[in-house]
Amino acid sequence: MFNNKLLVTLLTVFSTISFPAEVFGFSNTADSGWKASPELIEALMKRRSETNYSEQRVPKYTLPNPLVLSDGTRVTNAGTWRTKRRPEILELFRKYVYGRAPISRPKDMTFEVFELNKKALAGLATRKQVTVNFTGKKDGPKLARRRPGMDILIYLPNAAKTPVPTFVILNFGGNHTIHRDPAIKLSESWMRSGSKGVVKHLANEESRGRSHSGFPLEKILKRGYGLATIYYGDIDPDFHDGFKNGVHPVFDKLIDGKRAPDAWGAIGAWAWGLSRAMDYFETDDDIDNKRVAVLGHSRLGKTALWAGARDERFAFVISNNSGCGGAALSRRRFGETVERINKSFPHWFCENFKKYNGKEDDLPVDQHMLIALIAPRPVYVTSADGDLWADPKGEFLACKNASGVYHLLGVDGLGVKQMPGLDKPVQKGTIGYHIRSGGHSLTQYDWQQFMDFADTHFAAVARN
Ligand code: GTR
Repeated sequence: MFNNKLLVTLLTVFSTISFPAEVFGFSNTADSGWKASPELIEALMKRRSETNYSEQRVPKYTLPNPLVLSDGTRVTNAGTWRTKRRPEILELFRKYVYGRAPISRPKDMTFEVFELNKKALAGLATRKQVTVNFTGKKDGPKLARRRPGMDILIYLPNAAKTPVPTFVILNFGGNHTIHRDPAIKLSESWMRSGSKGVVKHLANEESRGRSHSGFPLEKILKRGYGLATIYYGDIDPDFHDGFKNGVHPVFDKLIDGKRAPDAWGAIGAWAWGLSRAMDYFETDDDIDNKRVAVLGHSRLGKTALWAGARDERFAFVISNNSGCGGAALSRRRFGETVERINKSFPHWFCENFKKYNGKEDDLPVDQHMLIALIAPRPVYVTSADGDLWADPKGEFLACKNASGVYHLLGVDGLGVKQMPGLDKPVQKGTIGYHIRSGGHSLTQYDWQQFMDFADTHFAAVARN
């Protein structure tokens, strides 16, 4: 058996004489920043032999060019991007990946601020809790909760003298899990079992504040930002039930009793819910709706990217460890693949996406084009060193390959060609990126980078 330490030592020596690291299945040469730990690769390959974690086994692939129209014409100016290529790519993602939302803003939707406290968190913030009732009917739609619609929990810093730039993020456990504040309404929605404070799919007091480490609320407020959050299960519970609960049955248009192959999946529904939150922000004078950042972790990072791609009202888009179907290039087939994600989570994407199981090269898009749809708005993508399932290099390469569209629109893209080192954020362009130490999670370190990046880009919005 080859000893790992010896292997690393040998590689270090070889790299000084420019030996190609690819020979050993590593992703980068010595001067190119982050490399996956060989020990981790080995351990993961043992645990999941069907999954590829080796750069050497990444197949050769050609990415579709975001700057060539489907009829082969090159896109050489911003006007053609805006009027032709952007709509074309958006439609491809709707049709083949996330599915089509049958409705945009429902005409009878209502907003009810059911709680308001101007002295929340010992006077630091104003707390608002708002129910968005998608249909305006009190007991109409079966949304798997007692009250129809979704609840937005909002904290805004009292120190602010003007409308507040705000981060909006879907959460996994209910609004009451993001902070111990006893006034946050305990969610009444369906919950996944197996977590602290969830019994028979209902949350209890024990779950209050359970996820606070991913939501450094006081720090966010002290830096002058607002935080708005929504439990994703209010929009659509995250399990495969043939689209019988959540917003799907409320708005779906069936053809001969069946859903269309491009009907929206769960990610499409969650992203749609984020746009309905944006509809509310536009009515709230305390929120600066020109400076709303949409952010999400993991499956909700995929969601944030799709929400930001389809709804240009989001001024800044952040994907944390989003991986396959998020920021990672599908064609690399590294870590989680299209086939694997469609089998494990058949309800996340549209039915058409399943045609590409094992056939990534046939996809008319890849995920760099999802990032390109956000251009010229700022976008920030993160990876984590221990999260090879999400393919950090694939996430970086999607950012790099989206950069051409940013340049065409007159702004910087990613600004670097090689992956940065661990914990060395790249923030000089309009696409930000970092790979941090640690595993698959949303951390205070991540938030700090998002706020630094927002400081730069939101200041520019304020000047315009
Ligand atoms: C995993 C899934 C990933 C990622 C993650 C999450 O099981 O394979 O695509 O989204 O869940 O959302 O936590």
